Amino acid sequence: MGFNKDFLWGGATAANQFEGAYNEDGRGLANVDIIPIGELRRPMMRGQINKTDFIEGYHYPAKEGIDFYHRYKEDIALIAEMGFKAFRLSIAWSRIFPKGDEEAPNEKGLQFYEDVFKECQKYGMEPIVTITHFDIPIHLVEAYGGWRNRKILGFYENHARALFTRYKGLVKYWITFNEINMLFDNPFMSAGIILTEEELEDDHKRRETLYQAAHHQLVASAIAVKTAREVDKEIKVGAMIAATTTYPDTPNPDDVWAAHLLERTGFFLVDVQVRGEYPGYAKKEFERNNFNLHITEEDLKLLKENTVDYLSFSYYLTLVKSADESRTDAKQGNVLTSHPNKYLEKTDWGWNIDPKGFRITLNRLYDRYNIPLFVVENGLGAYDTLDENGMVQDDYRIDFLAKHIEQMKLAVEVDGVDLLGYTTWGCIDLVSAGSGEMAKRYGFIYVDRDNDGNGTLERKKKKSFNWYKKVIESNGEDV
Ligand code: BGP
Repeated sequence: MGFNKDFLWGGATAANQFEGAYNEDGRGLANVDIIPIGELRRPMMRGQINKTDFIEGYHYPAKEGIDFYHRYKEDIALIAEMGFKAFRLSIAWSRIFPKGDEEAPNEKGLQFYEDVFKECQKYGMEPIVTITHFDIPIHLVEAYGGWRNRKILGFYENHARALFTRYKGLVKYWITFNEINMLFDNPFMSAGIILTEEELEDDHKRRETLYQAAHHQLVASAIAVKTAREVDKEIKVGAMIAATTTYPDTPNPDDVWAAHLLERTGFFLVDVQVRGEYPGYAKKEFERNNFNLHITEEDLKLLKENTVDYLSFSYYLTLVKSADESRTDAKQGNVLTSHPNKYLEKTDWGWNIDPKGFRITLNRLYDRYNIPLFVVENGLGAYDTLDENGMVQDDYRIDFLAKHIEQMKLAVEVDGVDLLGYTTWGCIDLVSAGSGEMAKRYGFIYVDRDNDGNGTLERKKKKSFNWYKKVIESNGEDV
């Protein structure tokens, strides 16, 4: 009973949020490097600012991250001490192909990740590797327009092939795109797209561009699956979404339908990655809107023949939707909106806390797709302070995670959901994707760094460190 003995307990990170060393060893500049902290952040994530360089007077936290690039041995030793079976991280595309369109990869970039993966291997830790976690070389943005351009498919294919080949035997689990469904909300961050004047003014035009970019990512994902199978039969390639479970505001069927429609927009891309074809509702949407999309027969064949092996997802919160358009939604999460849910408490950042929603989400995803699932992000972003002994007493984090793990256990034990593993987000404090802040912390390990980039970068174990160690040791029995 309980979790399988091979259950992959661990933690998750992303290159641009923790590596730093943004211009070392030949690494090229990437879209995420130039998104500052402050009022320009959101418009830039959305592709509303036509700027592809650093702007004076702003702080760019991703440039330094938490310096994992130089401290990876210390960090991996710390997470190994917690007993991690898995460590999720991403490859910075511009370390491997600094401009993106070169023919040959950058050896120093390849070597860095090889060293990291070997370090993981030393501790018997499985790396779970995201090929693109909100990043694209800036040259591909400037010269090609990011994922709006079909040529990116070939560059992504070269990149994926270089990775699968070099890390054969070192990495088994790959993820093609982080939170692929976020592309519609954050086109610059997710796809390197800067919106044109016309796209900013004309919603139809903007949606057409984003559907085309999404199609390119879907085909790229299928090509990655195909390439992986050619290189190494042992590799498992997964899709990844931000789960957006949505409750109706009332049992009124109009609200139920509104909630269904909203939730479905979150599933749309993964429907293609898992089932191998565009769902009926998407085809109808394209037809109805007369979108001029370039989708070839060859593309459809690739999608059909190269579906993913597993579905990974992030779970932070749930949403509420009403059919009454006159009621305005409040912000929920980084880019989502929701009606209030009076039954739920909120985090310091106003995100709904919903452990039971986690069980519901695991069930909905498994019912819909019937392939193994992998929770690759879940956690509490909170303000942590050091006490007089220099410790972080993060009982609130322990409480949050314990309640979620209990629900996850029910989903596995009682509901029969096939779950590969669970990696908590930001297992070591890192830069927030949404706000760019360091003050929003998720980790079991505290990092001495503030929003302005001050601090010694010293690592300290929080109270939750030993707690999570115990959870892993007992395979989820002792929470
Ligand atoms: C997800 C991203 C992560 C991560 C997380 C938490 O959307 O995949 O990169 O950052 O959200 O969000 P935030 O950092 O804004 O709290």
